[in-house]
Amino acid sequence: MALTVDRLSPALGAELFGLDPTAPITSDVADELHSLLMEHQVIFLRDFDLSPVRMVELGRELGTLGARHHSYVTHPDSDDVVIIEWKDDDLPDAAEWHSDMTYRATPPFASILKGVVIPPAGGDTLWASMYSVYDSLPPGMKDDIAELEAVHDMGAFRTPAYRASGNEGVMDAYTNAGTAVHPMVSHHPVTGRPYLNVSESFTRFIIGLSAPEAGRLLTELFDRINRPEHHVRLRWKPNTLAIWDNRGTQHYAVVDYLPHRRVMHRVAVVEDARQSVA
Ligand SMILES: O=C(O)CCC(=O)C(=O)O
Repeated sequence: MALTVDRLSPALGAELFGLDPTAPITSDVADELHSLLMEHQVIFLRDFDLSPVRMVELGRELGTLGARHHSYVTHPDSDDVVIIEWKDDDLPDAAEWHSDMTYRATPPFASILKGVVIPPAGGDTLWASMYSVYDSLPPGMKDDIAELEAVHDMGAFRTPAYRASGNEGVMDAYTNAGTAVHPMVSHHPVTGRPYLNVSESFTRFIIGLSAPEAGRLLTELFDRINRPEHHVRLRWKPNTLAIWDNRGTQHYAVVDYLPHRRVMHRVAVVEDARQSVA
């Protein structure tokens, strides 16, 4: 397979050329995609019209599926594909830096996202390299957070639950989504590199600190994630496919396109099939 790779920013992100979207997705193809994912953290393929069933095939070559989302609807052709659709006066929920589902003890390893209906302008997605953010921290701050652990929960997903069913709805949603504690500095299981593992969407508290101390430290770290030198930005077209490694990246879906409609299909891969052999 002769793939050409165009690196899009020093921090992360690459566009791939030369992969045929109609060809079978073999384990050799998945090996190569995995290796590029480990190197670039997020990879993009243009004009890559995979049906929901083929997206699932690709996901299964990369690992095991199963982390279905607690809020999004699923595609009629496959329960493993969620449909993310916003329009009119909806309140899209991903215009916040986050790594997917870190309120679970084992968040998905990767996500595959396809642009289906793209607004005439806007609706871009940005990714941040959390390796790059961690590397940029002053040494004293690295020492301060080295042993700290933080609590992650479902954040603003409470809003639709509350609006639909009040306090009980929030309690049910919270129980379904779960909550988890992760080290603030995690190590990537394949590359071994340290990355900052807190997000403005889902990190609520730091174990052992008071609420004001935790708030101050988290605000400073979130501010650093926001700096553009850690980012790559994708302008979607229909049939653009993005695959990202959820360990060591965060993403932010810009909401500047309403009332236009934006529709995406997403598959979450829970376990990395190549992690143990890397
Ligand atoms: O719609 C997007 O661009 C990203 C959606 C998102 O945040 C996600 O899939 O986790």
